Amino acid sequence: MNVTQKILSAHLVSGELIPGSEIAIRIDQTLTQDSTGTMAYLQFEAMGVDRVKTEKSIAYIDHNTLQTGFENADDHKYIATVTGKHGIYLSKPGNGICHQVQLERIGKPGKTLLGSDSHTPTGGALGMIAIGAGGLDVAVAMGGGAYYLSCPSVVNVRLTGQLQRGVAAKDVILELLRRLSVKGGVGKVMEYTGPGMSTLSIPERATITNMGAELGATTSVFPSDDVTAAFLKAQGRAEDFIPLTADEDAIYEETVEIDLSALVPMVALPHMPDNVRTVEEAGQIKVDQVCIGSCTNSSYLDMMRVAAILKGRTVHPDVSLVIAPGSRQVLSMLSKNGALHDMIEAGARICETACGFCIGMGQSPSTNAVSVRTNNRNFFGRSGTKSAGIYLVSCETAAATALTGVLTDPRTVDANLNVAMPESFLYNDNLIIPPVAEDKAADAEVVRGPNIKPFPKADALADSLQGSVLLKMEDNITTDHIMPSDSSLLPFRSNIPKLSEHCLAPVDPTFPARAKEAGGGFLLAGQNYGQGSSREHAALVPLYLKIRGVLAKSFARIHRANLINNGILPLEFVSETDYDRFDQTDAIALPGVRQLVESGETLIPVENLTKGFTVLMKLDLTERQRGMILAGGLINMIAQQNR
Ligand code: MIC
Ligand code: SF4
Repeated sequence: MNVTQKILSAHLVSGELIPGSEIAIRIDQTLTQDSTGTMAYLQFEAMGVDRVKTEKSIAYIDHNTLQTGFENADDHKYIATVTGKHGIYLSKPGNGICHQVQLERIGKPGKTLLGSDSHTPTGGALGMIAIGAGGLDVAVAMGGGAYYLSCPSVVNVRLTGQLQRGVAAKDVILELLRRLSVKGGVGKVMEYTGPGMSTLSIPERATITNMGAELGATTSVFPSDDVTAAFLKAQGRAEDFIPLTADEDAIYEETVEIDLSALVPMVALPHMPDNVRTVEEAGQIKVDQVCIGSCTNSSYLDMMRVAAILKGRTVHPDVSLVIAPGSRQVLSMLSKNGALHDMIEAGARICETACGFCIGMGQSPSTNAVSVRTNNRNFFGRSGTKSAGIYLVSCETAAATALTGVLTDPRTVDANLNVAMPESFLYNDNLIIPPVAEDKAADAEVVRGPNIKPFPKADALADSLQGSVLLKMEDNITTDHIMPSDSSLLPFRSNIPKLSEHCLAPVDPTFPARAKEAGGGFLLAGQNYGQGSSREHAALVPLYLKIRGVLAKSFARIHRANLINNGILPLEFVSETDYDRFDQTDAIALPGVRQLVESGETLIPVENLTKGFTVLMKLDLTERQRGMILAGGLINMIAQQNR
């Protein structure tokens, strides 16, 4: 067996490990962050479970840390009180970005982790199966329920050679994105093997597993080996280590070979993470801003390399350099060993250890700016400045660029990039607050501020559906299009009515008003609809606007699950050319749809009433998913089962 099969089979609750078939797995650990967490805990409360049933569940506060009004602080208070009551640990704001802290302090080889954030696969660096999902799925897992997914096929990403000076783990994943695209990993686990692997430290592996999310992969995983053992020991967690490697004769569905020695610095150009060139090919683009940090690139190792490049030099006068270390541990170590001083002296603006610029919480670039960043997504508008272009690079490339003011190959900078992994990290868990003791939990109060509004629930599926196509969209529409999340909107993650005023506005600003006026309808999209974030808001807000179904060429994994969890039909074109036969404003009908779903029919007739034709569309649902669609979502289905 390969590592993926070993962990999945040890956690299998139902199904068989046959790629494409539905399986359910037991979840050992969960994580939430604050921007998806408020909804997840409201849903958890609605399920009526007193105490979490996982080995460890933790809530991070790392996204909404810009407190420009009471909203974020109110959400923090709600999360702190609701988690404490129900047996969940709380990582306070200031402790760091969820994936970085999970890697340092919580993740364990051989375990399963489900997180309400699409970059949860970061944990795969430690040899665990770590999957991103919608908040509702995480709420179910916290309550002891299994996580259902389509069994992935396993890709062997075989690494040989060794990264050359100035070439980074980020360049490995950018190269994979260049080769495979943002759809290349759909339905797959990227499992890393080969002799090159042992040359990569855990933070470097984490950069790769983190950004595997941009391939659309279910997750990415490294084995648990000597490198893992040394990292856990240095974190004071030697007892958490177990060895876990693929069998010699392990079988994989596909193999991709990467010679680490042959890689060069890479860059993803605006506005997609797979729009990758070598830094040399991209040329000396003039740069206005450089942002270093995010869950992809903010480890101690990353920051030390940045400090080495900046030491004794000054940031280019035309560049604003922003640095956000990934965790309190990292920041604390940098402050102790003087590296922070080197950054500050070079002219860096040091930000809180949080998601910050990556999710548009501050540091929006100027009009038409070029912003070079170390995070994982450069989707249109995500930085908060629509006219800006975001370029994704490694920490080394970012630091070199900050000095010259033009996109720069870090191999040209004279600096010692040989940073050793520390024998012991400065660990201190005093910002991870344990839950209220079980015997006191009943009396613990949950504090809800006025910004926390109830979440919408779908109605049971009607016998027939009718409405018009409210918006026709292209391929690769992201959740940042569906439910944008800049600093003005993130504070409203627990306020769906307010968010609904901005749904799909980056595609068409008139959409929210038109959807409201029409009293609902359908969406039409191309391939890979809903890629990117795990945010359930990208389903909850359309639900609130009474969207009954999405007609698309294909869907991204997490978003499709979120639609079904909320009772919205994900209909796929059988023939992609049928997409061209539909236009915005066409009236469509799905006659007898309820009965068809009940009988397990996978081809649903969709009538175009405006143009007078009918096409068959694929609605490939498992029995459990059919239950959700019929009941009007997972919460309704659970309520029915408990009746
Ligand atoms: C992101 O990187 O897009 C986010 C913000 O972390 C999201 C979660 C969210 O939308 O709250 C994600 O990746 O799932
Ligand atoms: Fe936070 Fe950005 Fe990572 Fe999302 S991708 S978890 S916003 S740092």
